Amino acid sequence: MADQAFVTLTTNDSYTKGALVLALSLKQHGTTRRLAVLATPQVSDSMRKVLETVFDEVIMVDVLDSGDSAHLTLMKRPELGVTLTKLHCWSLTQYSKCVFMDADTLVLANIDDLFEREELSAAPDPGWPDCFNSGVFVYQPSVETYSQLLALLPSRVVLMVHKSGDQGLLNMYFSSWATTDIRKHLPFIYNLSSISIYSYLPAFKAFGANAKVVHFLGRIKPWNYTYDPKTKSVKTESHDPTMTHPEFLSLWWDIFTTSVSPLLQQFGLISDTHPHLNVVGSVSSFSRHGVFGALAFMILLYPQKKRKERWEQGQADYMGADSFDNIKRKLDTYLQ
Ligand SMILES: *[C@@H]1O[C@H](CO)[C@@H](O)[C@H](O)[C@H]1NC(C)=O
Ligand SMILES: *[C@@H]1O[C@H](CO)[C@@H](O)[C@H](O)[C@H]1NC(C)=O
Ligand SMILES: *[C@@H]1O[C@H](CO)[C@@H](O)[C@H](O)[C@H]1NC(C)=O
Ligand SMILES: [Mn+2]
Repeated sequence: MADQAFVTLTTNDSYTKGALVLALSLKQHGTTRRLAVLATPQVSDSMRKVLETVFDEVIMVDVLDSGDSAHLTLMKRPELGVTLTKLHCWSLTQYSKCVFMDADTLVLANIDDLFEREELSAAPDPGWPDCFNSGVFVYQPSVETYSQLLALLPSRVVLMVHKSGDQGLLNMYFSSWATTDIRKHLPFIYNLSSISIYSYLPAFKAFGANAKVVHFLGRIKPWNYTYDPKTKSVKTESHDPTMTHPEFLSLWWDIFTTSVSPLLQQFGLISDTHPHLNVVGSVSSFSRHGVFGALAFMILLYPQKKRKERWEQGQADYMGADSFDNIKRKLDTYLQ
């Protein structure tokens, strides 16, 4: 399994916290694959050292080294830096297959079976189901694919129609994803915004037990909350609607306080007396923007094999009768 890896990306110290929690969650669930992280120069030296203690491989990437087409695009559209950096994952040809995961994802179960899937396997984007969400995908590193992806960069139109550049670009390149091979659709993805959490609560209770990956989609990331390790709860305003469903945040913070904080202390990044100081600091900006409730989740549940029994054992047929489309149709009729 040494030639297969989970790969993530961090572009600064706050995202590095996410990358560390993700890696520790993968380890906690006994992955047999390698853990690799792409890090940009904005990540501080100390944080890089912390990454080295958790990941098998820390790969420094500088988007400005990625060739002319990337360089030119970046000069015109600097905001695409993160997009270009993510594409670097195709250049990791020391691995035969990888699963890319955003640093704002958290693993709730062993997901090594994802490596049985082929490039490009991903889950539908909740906002736009004909496109896949680029937060979690199975891919095969290849110099050829990497250069072909870079060659698409001048296609500015596609990049602009999507909120996230890498998702637009990858959907353009892997454009047959929606139609050709259903095995490349990670069978069930569930999107819970703060509002839909409430509306979809019954469905969530049915499916939630099978959740394998949570993707914290919103602008407010888990590290933007304040956590009280004594009560093991996330502090929020009482009217914050995400608090109808706080367990994923608490889980994230539990890993953070148990395993990441001690490392940060060891490397002098936080003090013993105020281990959460940096986090508390960020909360004020988050309140100021009045964005309570902006946290959205996307939950990845898969994969399954007799319907009722399996369903009751928590094993639904996500590819067939219990597919996302069928479930969504049913939920929509309930809601109407
Ligand atoms: C860190 O990186 C993420 C993703 O690349 C970006 O959205 C975020 O604004 C950055 N945060 C800071 C503090 O630079
Ligand atoms: C997912 O959440 C987004 C943002 O809240 C919303 O626009 C979209 O309709 C949701 N999709 C589903 C399937 O709930
Ligand atoms: C989240 O926290 C980071 C620091 O950890 C901060 O740079 C960022 O601005 C915060 N984001 C929001 C939306 O408050
Ligand atoms: Mn993400």
